[in-house]
Amino acid sequence: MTEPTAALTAREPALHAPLIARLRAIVGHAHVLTDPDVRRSYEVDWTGRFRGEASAVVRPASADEVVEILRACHEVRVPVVPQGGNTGLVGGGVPVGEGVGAIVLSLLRLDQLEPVDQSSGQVTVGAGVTLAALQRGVRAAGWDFGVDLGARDSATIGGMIATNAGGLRLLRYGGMRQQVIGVEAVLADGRRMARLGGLLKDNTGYDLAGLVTGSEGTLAVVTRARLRLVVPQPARAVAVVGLRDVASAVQAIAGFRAILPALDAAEVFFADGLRLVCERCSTRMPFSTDAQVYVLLETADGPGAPDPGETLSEAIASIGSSVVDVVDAVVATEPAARSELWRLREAHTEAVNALGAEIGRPHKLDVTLPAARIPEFVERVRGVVASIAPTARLVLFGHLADGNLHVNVLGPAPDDEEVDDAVLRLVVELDGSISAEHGIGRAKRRWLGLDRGPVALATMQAIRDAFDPQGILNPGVLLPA
Ligand code: 2HG
Ligand code: ZN
Repeated sequence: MTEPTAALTAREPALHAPLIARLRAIVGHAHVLTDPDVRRSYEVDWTGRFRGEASAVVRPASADEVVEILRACHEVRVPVVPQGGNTGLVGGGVPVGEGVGAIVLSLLRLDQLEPVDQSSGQVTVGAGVTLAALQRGVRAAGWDFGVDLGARDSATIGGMIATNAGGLRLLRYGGMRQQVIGVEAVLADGRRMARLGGLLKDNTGYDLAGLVTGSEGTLAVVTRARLRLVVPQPARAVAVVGLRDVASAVQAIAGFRAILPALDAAEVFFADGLRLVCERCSTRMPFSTDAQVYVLLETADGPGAPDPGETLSEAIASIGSSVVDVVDAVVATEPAARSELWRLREAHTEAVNALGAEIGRPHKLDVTLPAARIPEFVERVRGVVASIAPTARLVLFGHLADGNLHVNVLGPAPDDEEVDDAVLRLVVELDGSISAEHGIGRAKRRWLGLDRGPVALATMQAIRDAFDPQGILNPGVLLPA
């Protein structure tokens, strides 16, 4: 990366004064936050593991203001850390490391949700619209959005595009890259590019929206996006199925996919994680027996479909008689009962954070493995963590149908990366990916080369340099030093 040669730092406040004055003129005094107490929540990530210091937090209300802000920062080479709902888990949206002293560019005020375009089934939204607000808006208009995730109330569409978020329904609809039809984005020097016309077929050169998606704020700042919507599937059923081991879970998922075309989610968690959730999040254990592994399934069908609860129960019985031993199963169709089952899975993140506040902030290693290697990975990762950090707690859960496991390690100090290194090396050895859906951020950039190899890495660096030659956008994120 081209290092910002004359980047200002937090320790040079006098040099910042003219820039701060200019930013105040752009967005108004109230939207340039310099008071350390007011800045604090923008300077630490959701897990508490990544904590830094910004020169100021700037909160524009329009793309025009983003253009002006970037122009101003670019002229004096001050780094900019774009931030949405600050729900990221890899330190990619907070001013840490090379980001210390940066301007945090909070995009939360770009929260305009335009009316749904009924003829195309698409919508244009501001980067600061939360996923929950998008879901409410499009559902009221008779549509749904293909990506869903636990942090829906705070996560913003801009942040989800920047990280190419995957979530709970990737199995059916794909991740963010598959929903983004076009973006409006501002380059590091303040130039803007936009393609929001909603053309589904558009082979006019490089897919710049696709490139910006997943670029973690290092190529451009997304200010608006044109999104594909999906037809709602209101006939839903959720099951949690207890199984003996991970190999059975992987086999069961393959079986369910073959017989349940309406399968929308297939998640996994383990007995120790479930116990932690029940202790920390006042949820109750849904089973009398103790299985080792739990698979959560959701089916979603159109209004005229046969009874979804019965269809799902029959599928579980069929897999139980022909593929694997089912230890226990519970099926729900009523919304409250479905949410209660989902809570067992979704509350893992919250439960891990609560424990982390006591025994050490979690190291979050969100990885993907080929389906066939998952049982071996689960067995070996427990050994790897235990051999390096015998007192650490390991909590595993994830999106099994996507091969995506969330490896949470609690205990090692925030900057002790020995366990991270061993786990990520194991992932690469088993032909997996070191980041499934959270991105690389600051947490994993050291290992990007190990995963992608030198040619891909050099190509990424060249792309980065083409978009942002001075390297002011999110320095220290994604690409290794
Ligand atoms: C989830 O799937 C999120 O719940 C968070 O991706 C994962 O907390 C985590 O490790
Ligand atoms: Zn996840």
